[in-house]
Amino acid sequence: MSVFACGRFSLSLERPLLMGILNVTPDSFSDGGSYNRLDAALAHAERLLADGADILDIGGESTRPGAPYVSPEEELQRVLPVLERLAALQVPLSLDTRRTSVMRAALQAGAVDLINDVSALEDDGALALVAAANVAICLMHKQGNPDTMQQQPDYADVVQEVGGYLARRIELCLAHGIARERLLADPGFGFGKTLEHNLALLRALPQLETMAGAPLLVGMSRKSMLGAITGEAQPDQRLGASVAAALLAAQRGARIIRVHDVKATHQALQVWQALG
Ligand code: 9MG
Repeated sequence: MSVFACGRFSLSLERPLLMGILNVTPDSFSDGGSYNRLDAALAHAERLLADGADILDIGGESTRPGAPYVSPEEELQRVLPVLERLAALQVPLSLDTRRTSVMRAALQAGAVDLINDVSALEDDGALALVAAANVAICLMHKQGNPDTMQQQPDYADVVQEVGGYLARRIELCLAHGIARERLLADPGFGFGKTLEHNLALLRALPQLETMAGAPLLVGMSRKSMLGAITGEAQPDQRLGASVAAALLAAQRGARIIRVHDVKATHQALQVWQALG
């Protein structure tokens, strides 16, 4: 049985876990000032947990193409109060950030179990910082930067390139003394990938886990790849597609699935698991 050392928690990966997305950006909780925003974020966190989330992923910077720039100070101001208030809940808390300074401040506050980094610890000092802390790390692949990554994604062999990159980042973490039990790998659906690239990666999840040498976390919830398949332009109208994608990923061995719609995804996984 595979065990994941997630900061204060030791989690079994025998069944897929759900990571509930808690975006603390102005467009997520837009009603009024920062007190209301904090309250709304906490209420949403409680909803995600009641719906079946195993981990909460808190992020203050959107990485979707075209998202406005957010300074590291602003990003920290958004996430830190939420992390501090949630720390009392005894639930694994993930911090979605690619910035060393944000990681450092949140780690100092002692309110983080997992760093979810779409840049796979490539920011200066991030690797050493995480190695010295008692936290887990999710290393994600992306091609290019969020602003431009969807303009012309290009791979000779997307599975080999993504798997090879993840394997190298995992090896680097191990060489820096991060125990394998603390590591997750993520192919980065939609981060510098066409629909065909994303589908090839979804088909190849079992192979990618073997190549990376770490359990896989995946996120396809509401993404434009699902819009391309269904023709549905509005992300929040992609529930059926998101649940289907999560289920297919679970069937292909994904250990942690990052989703907005926890309740519906949880129910779908329950039906699948009932089959034994
Ligand atoms: C922050 N974020 C947005 N999409 C993501 C994905 O697919 N994986 C991970 N780990 N983080 C993501």
